[in-house]
Amino acid sequence: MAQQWTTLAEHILKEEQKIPKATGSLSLLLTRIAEASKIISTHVKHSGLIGIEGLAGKQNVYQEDVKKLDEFANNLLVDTLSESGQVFAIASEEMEKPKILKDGKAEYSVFFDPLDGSNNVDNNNSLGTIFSIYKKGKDFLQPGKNQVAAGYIFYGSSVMLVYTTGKNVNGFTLDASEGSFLLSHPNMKIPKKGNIYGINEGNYNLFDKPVQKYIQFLKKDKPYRLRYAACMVADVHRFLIDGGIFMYPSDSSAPKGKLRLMFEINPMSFIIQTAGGMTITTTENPLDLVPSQLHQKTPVAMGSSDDVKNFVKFHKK
Ligand code: P6P
Repeated sequence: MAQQWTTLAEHILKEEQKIPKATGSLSLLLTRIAEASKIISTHVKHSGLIGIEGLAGKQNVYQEDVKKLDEFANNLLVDTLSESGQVFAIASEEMEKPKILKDGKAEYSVFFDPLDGSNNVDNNNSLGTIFSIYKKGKDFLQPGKNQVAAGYIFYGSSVMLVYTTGKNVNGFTLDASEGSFLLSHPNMKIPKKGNIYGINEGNYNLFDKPVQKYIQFLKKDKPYRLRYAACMVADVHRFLIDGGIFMYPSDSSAPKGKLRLMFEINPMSFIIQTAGGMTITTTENPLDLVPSQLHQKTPVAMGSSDDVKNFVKFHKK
C-alpha cells in the first residue's frame, strides 16, 4: 500500500484540534507562511533565470547590502501576512521598524528573517527563511520564551519546513510535484552529543580566549569535523540532524556578535531546545533575555547539550 503522507495542513489542523479554545488564527498564520515559502523556494531555485540574483542597490539597518531576493522574499511575506488578518504587527530583519496593522482583533506578531544566508544567493549555496510568532503581550518586544511558534524553511537539496509550537519539532519536505509539504521528520530530537562544529573560523584571531581554547579542544585527540554553510538555517539544521555545535560568538570587531536575537537566535533556540538541545549566549539562555531593541544582536552557541555544556565549561575556567 502506498505510504500515507500527512500534509502540513493536516498536521496544523490536528494540532489545533488538541487546543479547546483554538480559534484557527495560528493555523491560518502558519499556513500563510508555508504558502509564501513555496513561492520563495521557486524563485530561489530559478534565481539565475529570472534576473533576481545580485544586489538591490540599497543597504539594510545593519549596513549589509540587500540582495534582490532579500527584497522579494521580504515584500512577499509582508504582503501575505498583512492580508492574512491574523497579525497586528510584522517585523523583519530587512525593515528598520515593524509594520503595525490596524486589524483590531488580530492577536499575533510575526518576526522573520525573510532570506537567511543571502550572501549565498549568487553562488547557489544554502538559503533559508526564519519565522517567530508571539501572542500580543504587555510589550511588543518579548523574551524568546514567550514564542507561541517558531520555524524555518531550508532551501537546500530538498526544501524543508521545520517548526515547533513548544511540544515537539516536526519537519516537512516539499513535494514539488504536488506543491505540498509532507511530514517526513516527525518529532525531531537532536543527538545528545556530536562530532561536528560550525563557526566562521576566519575570525579565529578575533575570538575571546575561551572560544579559541574550546576550538583547540575540539581539534585535539579525535578531532571534530568543521562544517560551515554561512547560512544559520543550513548550519543549525545540520546539527539538529547529526548533532554537534553551531557557534557565532562575539569577537573584538563585533562585541555583540552578528546574529539577531529576535529574527534568528530566538526562533532557532526555541526549535533546538524543544528538540532536546541547548542554547547559550556564553552565560545565559537567550530565550530568557528581555529584548531592549528590535535589531539587537547577541553571541550564541547552540546544538547538542553535551557539546554546549563543554563550550560553557571553557567560559567558566
Ligand atoms: P559570516 C547570514 O548572513 C547570517 O546572518 C547567518 O545566516 C549566518 O550564520 C551568518 O550570518 C554568517 O556570517 O560572518 O560567516 O558570513
